[in-house]
Amino acid sequence: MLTRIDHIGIACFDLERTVDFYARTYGFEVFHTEVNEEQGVREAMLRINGTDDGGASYLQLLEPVREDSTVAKWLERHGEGVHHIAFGTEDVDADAGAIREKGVRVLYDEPRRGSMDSRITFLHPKDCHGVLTELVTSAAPSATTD
Ligand code: CMX
Ligand code: CO
Repeated sequence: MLTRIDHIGIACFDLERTVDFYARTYGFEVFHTEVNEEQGVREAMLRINGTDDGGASYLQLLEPVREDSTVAKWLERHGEGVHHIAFGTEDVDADAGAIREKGVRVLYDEPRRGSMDSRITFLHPKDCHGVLTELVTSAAPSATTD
């Protein structure tokens, strides 16, 4: 069952400048940063609020690390902006399987590694009314609660 907005993914050209904008404008702080080589991104997670399923909601700021990455390609076409939304679930395998049976293309056969050792998969935007949609199971939801 999908129980929270886990994060909103925002593509940017310059991670430090974008982090600085969110800090100066809203007071949001960086909770976690990492490079995900497989996804071709350098990212900063800004924790916005806890959620009643024991998880949290974040903004995921994404800067491409390779010219052939999906985010680099998207930035070239669209410029900066909201790239995807992510719903949180305790069981990404079960939810991805159930959604696939409804005829929505799930991009990975098996979930891959996402931020903070989460397990993630994506639904094709063309099957989701134009929204690239990610499903996430946190590694340890209790570690990100207040
Ligand atoms: N949101 C909405 N639509 C999108 C999109 C997005 N982020 N990215 C691509 N599309 C649309 C394009 O506009 C295009 O539509 P048209 O044919 O009408 O022009 C269509 O999808 C195909 O676009 P494309 O540029 O040819 O892109 P690809 O097919 O090469 O890739 C996708 C699209 C979804 C398969 C690819 O972006 C992908 O695999 N995404 C999942 C991985 C990812 O995004 N990783 C980065 C984030 C990592 C993280 O969150 O941790
Ligand atoms: Co994401």
